[in-house]
Amino acid sequence: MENNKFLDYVQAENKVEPKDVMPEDYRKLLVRQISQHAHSEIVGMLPEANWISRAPSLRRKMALLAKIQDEAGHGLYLYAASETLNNGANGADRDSTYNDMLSGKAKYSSIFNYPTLSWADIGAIGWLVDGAAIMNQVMLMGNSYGPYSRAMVRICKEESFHQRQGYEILMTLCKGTKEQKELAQEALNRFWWPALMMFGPNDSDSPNSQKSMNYKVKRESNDDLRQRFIDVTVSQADFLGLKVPDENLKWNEERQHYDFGALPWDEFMEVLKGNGPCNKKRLETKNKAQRENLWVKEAAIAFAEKQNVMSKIA
Ligand code: FAQ
Repeated sequence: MENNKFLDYVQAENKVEPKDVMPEDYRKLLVRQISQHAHSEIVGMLPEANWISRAPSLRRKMALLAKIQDEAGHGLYLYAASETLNNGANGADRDSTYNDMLSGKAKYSSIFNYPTLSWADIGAIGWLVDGAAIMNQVMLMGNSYGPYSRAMVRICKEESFHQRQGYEILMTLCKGTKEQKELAQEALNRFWWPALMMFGPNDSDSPNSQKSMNYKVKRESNDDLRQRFIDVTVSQADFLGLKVPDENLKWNEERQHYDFGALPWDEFMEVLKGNGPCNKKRLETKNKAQRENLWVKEAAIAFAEKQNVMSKIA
């Protein structure tokens, strides 16, 4: 299909399916974004896993375990969606994409390079990180690539549970002792700016946005989504009795939006370069798991091959 015809097709809200003819730059853009998204889900399990053994009650432990397991499921749907774009020559098969994450070549969301220092951080991740993820992913449910958009529908449902789980942790802490409320405030202070940067650079500095919007992969801009997230989250912080750590945050009557302070983009760039607080640790952990659990994969493949041979003999 010619590029212009393809553009007309997606702009008329038609879905593209795996075996359809598609421009190479569309395929490439999707493999990049979907695989980065999959890596984020998988690496994103680590900051929370840090608190499984220290969750304050059995109920909290069960909810946290279920949430982390959901993230693994999201990773699987997304790796599967990315794999449908493999054309044999573009390195979009499962092993290549996964190895790109393990080697540090591929990106995953910057937010997961921050540590979880207290139990309140688990609340802040659910509330802010899953909250930001939902804001972005609701928009992605309408993206033009069928397998990605369908994966997003289920992921968004599960993310809503995650967001509430996190907010409830913070509500409990905020109704608790002075020390518990302080922990909640410190968690908000730590996660506020990194959560805002999850939406990516400002529109004027976003090299992929224009193409992505034309192809209806992204349907709203990084800045618009970030603004919407701030607008809904400030009143949630007020309800908790917490203060958003931004002296410039102010409701703008004319714009009908909050104005907010400058984001720490230098920090964002450092995290993207691999110099965030936990980048090295995250990759070490994933590589160690890959090495130590390789036998499980090998055993499963050997079993499947044996079954295959047996079914041919029978
Ligand atoms: N971190 O031109 P743009 C979750 C990169 S899932 C790292 O604006 P684009 C669930 C970007 O890749 C969270 N890198 O790029 C959960 C590009 O680099 P490249 C993940 C970032 O793609 C919760 C460059 O900067 N969600 O949290 C980031 O048009 C709790 C220029 O940027 C998704 O992945 C960043 N924050 O827009 C799990 C959603 N931002 O590739 C566990 C899908 C930008 O050219 C616990 N992705 N970069 O070398 C998207 O919607 C888009 O990819 C954006 C970036 C909006 C993230």
